[in-house]
Amino acid sequence: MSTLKDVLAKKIDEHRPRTVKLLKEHGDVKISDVTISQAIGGMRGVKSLVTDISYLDPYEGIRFRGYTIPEVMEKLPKPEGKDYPYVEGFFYLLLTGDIPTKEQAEEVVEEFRKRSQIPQYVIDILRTMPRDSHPMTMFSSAILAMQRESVFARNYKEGKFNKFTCWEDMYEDAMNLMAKLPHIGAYIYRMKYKGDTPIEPDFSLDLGGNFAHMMGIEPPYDEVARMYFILHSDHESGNVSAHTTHLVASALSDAYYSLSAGIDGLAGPLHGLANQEVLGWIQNFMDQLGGEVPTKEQLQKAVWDTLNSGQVIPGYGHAVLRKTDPRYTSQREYCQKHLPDYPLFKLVSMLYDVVPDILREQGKAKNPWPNVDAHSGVIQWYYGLVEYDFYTVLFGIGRALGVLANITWDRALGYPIERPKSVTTDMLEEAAGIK
Ligand code: HAX
Repeated sequence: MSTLKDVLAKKIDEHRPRTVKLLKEHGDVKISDVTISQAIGGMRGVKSLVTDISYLDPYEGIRFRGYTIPEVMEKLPKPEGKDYPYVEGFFYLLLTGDIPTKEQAEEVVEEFRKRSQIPQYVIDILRTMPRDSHPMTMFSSAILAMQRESVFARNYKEGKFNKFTCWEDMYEDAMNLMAKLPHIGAYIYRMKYKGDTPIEPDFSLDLGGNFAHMMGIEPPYDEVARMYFILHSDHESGNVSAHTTHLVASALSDAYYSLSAGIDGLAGPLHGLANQEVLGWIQNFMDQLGGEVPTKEQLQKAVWDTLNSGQVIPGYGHAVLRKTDPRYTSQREYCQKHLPDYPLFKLVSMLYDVVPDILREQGKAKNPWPNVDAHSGVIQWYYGLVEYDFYTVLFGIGRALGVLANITWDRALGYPIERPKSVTTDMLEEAAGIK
């Protein structure tokens, strides 16, 4: 057993009595009431999910296992000479709540190396797909195709399901998936956009370094990969990709079914796809200006034109956050250090000056501030990753860290199948006293 699995097993044993006690002795305590607008309006603010892996405060932003983004970046062990931590060590933190030592992080690097081989049939499936398929369709299909590898599904079929130990099968599936996803992503990229020239992995490198290598992008893109995967990993449980993964897993579907479904949710333009939408939107009005960097007035007009045509401003607003997303700030700090004079960075900064005031004036969006997706494309573009419909795959590799850690704990704590109750419109009208 690896240190990670050992530590996780201990944490699970320690945690289980807390859940059991809450259910047995305090199950009737109310934590939330539901209003009509919450029932119709996408369950905003309804407290009905439990996770200890991350928590999103509307004003402070995300904490991973209690640590802010700057704390995570500072405290986790880093590869020699690098500024950003091992993604593998971050996965250790998400799973266990402990900051790993460098040796423990490197143990996960080695675990992933052993589990990283993509089955040939997955490559074959990817190669049969039309090259103009969206990369998220390819990514999700590859994950789903690998379902036959599931340790959980195999043991379940063989009658070996045990509610106390089944988390171990989920853990195996999560580790196997996490080890392969960067390889699958890079394969899709090189096949679809780079003349079908996949690059063999270099196993002397950590996940971030190896991903940059397989993408064919020089350092410091390895640092970008580490930062990007960590920033996009988890945003508590209610967002579409996390909730979908949890929901599907609650039916005892394995990690492959669950993650593939979560990735499909991430592919929506109101969720993860917003990062590609931002770049498309910026380019569109730069094209209209003949490639010129717009003035503040031109930018204000473009924002109003978008709103008046009934569209949203991609990269702005959030269902929970009520301030600038610290994931945006983290990427902005990277740009200030590494590419302060890059025109696209300047343009995104100009948008930061212009959009919040306009959204406030329009008076609809509850949060006029930028979210993570407003900044993601700039850094990618700078390092030559200009194929912006690939950006959500990068998000998906990162998001897998969070949702796979979550469904491993879901199994460990025996969370039941999810099944909220519906009501009819008649019932709502009756409750409102208008019938
Ligand atoms: N531009 C224009 N209008 C916006 C807006 C924006 N960026 N954000 C919200 N609004 C509008 C909503 O469309 C809604 O209008 P209607 O009443 O006409 O339906 C109104 O303001 C109230 O919405 P809200 O309560 O503030 O926001 P929601 O919780 O309903 O939605 C969204 C949150 C993120 C989906 C929303 O802000 C949005 O569409 N943003 C643009 C897309 C985007 O950036 N998505 C990525 C979010 C981060 C993420 O999940 N990344 O993966």
